Amino acid sequence: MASEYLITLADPGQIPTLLKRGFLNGRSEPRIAFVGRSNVGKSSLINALLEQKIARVSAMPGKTKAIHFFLWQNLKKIVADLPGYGFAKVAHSEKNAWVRLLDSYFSADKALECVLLLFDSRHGPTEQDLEALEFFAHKGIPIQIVLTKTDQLKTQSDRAKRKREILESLAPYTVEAEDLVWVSVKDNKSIAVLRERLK
Ligand SMILES: Nc1nc2c(ncn2[C@@H]2O[C@H](COP(=O)(O)OP(=O)(O)OP(=O)(O)O)[C@@H](O)[C@H]2O)c(=O)[nH]1
Ligand SMILES: [Mg+2]
Repeated sequence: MASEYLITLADPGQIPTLLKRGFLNGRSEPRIAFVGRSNVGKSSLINALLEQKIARVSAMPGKTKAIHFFLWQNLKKIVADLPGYGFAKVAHSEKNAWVRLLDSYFSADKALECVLLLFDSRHGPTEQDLEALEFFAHKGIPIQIVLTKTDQLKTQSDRAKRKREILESLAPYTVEAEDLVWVSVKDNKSIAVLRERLK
């Protein structure tokens, strides 16, 4: 059976009816949330993992404005595609709305299994990425860090250099090399590896 779109959470006001006693809209499958800055590749990665064009991908950052939930049929899990953070052109009021929505969601969902934290492999974690890492670590939510768009690192020395820098910046958070998965949706790199880890 195919994976499917379930529901969208656009306003914290929906939470009391949507999330009840660990159920999301009446479903008990554990949740995996995809978190990262705008344009990092969250929706693309969901489509690659689920092998279905189910989440909306766009070259224009800030496409995903609400939390979209999908049923990942093969793994019997629910995937949450979250709006990206750190898009400079977003108005201040919209940023606050983002924080409110995500904070209420993460406090309310009692069946959140894991957060996939996506960093762009070309730049490494930004200040906001590290804030997000701290936020989930503080909440005691298991985190899987994913480096995206590795096809953009063209040479071997480029890749080695990035790897070193990224590991250095993550060392204070006791993150080690084996905690990271380096993916490319374009090359289908490590998509299967990540799928296995999420099982
Ligand atoms: N080269 C390359 N491009 C990618 C990869 N993954 C995603 N992209 C591109 O990056 C852009 C943004 O991808 P999305 O999946 O929409 O990113 P997002 O994180 O969901 O963005 P928001 O919904 O705005 O938060 C699109 O143009 C994708 O085609 C990848 O592995 N390699
Ligand atoms: Mg998206």
